[in-house]
Amino acid sequence: MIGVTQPEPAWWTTSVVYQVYPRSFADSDGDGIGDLRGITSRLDYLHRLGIDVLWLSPIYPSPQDDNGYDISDYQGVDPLFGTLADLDELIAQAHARGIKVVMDLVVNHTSDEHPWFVESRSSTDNPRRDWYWWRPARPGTVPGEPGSEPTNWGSFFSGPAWEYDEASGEYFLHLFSRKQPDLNWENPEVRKTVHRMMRWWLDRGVDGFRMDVINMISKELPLRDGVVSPGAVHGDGGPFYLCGPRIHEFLAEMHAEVVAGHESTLLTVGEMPGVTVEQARMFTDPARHEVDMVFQFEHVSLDQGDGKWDLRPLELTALKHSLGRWQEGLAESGWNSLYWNNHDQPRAVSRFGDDGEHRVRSAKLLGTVLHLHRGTPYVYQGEELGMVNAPFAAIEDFRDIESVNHYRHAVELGAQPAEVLDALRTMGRDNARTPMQWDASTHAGFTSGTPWIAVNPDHVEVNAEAAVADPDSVFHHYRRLIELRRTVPAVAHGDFTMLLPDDPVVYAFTRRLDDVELLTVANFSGEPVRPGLPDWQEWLGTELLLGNVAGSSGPELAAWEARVHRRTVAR
Ligand code: TEU
Repeated sequence: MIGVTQPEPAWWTTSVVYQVYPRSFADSDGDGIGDLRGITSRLDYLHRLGIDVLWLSPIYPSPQDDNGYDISDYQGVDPLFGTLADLDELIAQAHARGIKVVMDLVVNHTSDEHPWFVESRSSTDNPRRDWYWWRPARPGTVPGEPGSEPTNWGSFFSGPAWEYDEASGEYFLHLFSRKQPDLNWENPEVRKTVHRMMRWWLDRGVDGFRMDVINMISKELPLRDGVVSPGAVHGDGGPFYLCGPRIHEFLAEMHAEVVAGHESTLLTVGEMPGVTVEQARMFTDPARHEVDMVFQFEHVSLDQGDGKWDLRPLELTALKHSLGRWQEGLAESGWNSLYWNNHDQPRAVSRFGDDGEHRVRSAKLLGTVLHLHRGTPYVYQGEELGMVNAPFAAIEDFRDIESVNHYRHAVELGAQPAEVLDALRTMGRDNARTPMQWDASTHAGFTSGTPWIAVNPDHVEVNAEAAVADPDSVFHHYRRLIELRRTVPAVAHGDFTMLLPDDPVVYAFTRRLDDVELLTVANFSGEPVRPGLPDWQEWLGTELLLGNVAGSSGPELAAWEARVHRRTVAR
């Protein structure tokens, strides 16, 4: 058995966070793009689901090159989404329902249209020049020609991570799109300005921050070439910018400048691609005052080989091994965030479940397994309906810069278009970004206009109106899971023990708090299975807290069946 119970658990240990991707949630004005008033109009739905925190993906002014993750003004609202007054109203209405609001904080980079970058690029001696990463061409090369980039790093969105600026003859760094130049966190003015902006939001009433790629803000100096793996075009800069040398210092400073004194009401969660368990334990150790929890990426990389488009079958044993290690690693200090889905990941049911015959049951199974782990669960819009990947037919159906760029680059390099499309359909981010399905009407009740990306045609069956009306829906299952976290202390605070780690289809674990023990057991397959738990017979006689197959209580688990049992044990 692993883990200890903390004496005074933080409020977010019993909370569930719901992520809204504003562009795709609810459109109030018919322009085909979701907006703040749309979200406000749906708060009662979220309240009914029972969530505690609403995380809003970026709503700030932005050229929308990466759907708002390219920000040109940190203290405003993009007219696409409404006004600051609309945001104040959303926050007030959420608070009135006991829902906290967490904002996306995207400060590894700005938009290239942010006034800071416009100034920075205006001349080599501009006072803001050093706010970004400017470097001359590689020595001995002709500036602007391929191969002259200061380092060989690739960007996440294909092509080199450096863009040549003809006017000044130098390059600037962009780990993401060329319209997302990286801020230079070595510069203390940059850090102070970000802290001030964060305090401004707290004063406005927001309850915390989800920090975009925050483990990329410290780069190892001097910037230098990464290893080029066989077949790759670019070098891997990751070792120099993932959890770089000053990352803990920067986050501790941010905490001291912004969060200190408000810990008991705020939530901070750092998105950290490539973070290890050991690093995460440091980031989330309460004694270090950095962040409350991190988003790690290990469990969403197990079905990928060399990069995200290199698809591999998922082994359940690998998934259990990974999530089990994270449970164990953060048991004594630190805290896990728990997620299957967000706006960057394909739909969980299509990825880890069965989006055909067993869609509803496997969606409930996935929710059950995730929410019974120790940590704070995140629900991504539509996950509570069991929404599935979209049937994208052609490259024209995709909107995401990552997918569109990857297609162009891969095909240019000789890949088969059909194969690239297959990978996009399976792993592409647009799967998460098709509009929220509210009802069976045209465009799923998302908009009265033309949606910016096609609505999944399955909305006639899969939609919130139908789910709320059906007591057996995925929605009501999620509602019960959320309620369980609040009413059964072992769900939030119990120790975690993984069982049957080598079983290829059964996911089983216990949670234990004082004299209460919970067993979660789930069949990740379309065939019935009898779990090989040594004390399975004894469990069969105990209280069934939650299940996804009505009336089932025998020794066999049906296809995609999940159960949660409770029993009292000697202390
Ligand atoms: O994503 C960071 C990230 O590393 C990936 O999850 C990313 O989505 C990409 O798919 C890598 O292949 C964050 C945001 O969540 C994402 O939406 C932004 O595009 C990105 O940062 C840049 O701000």
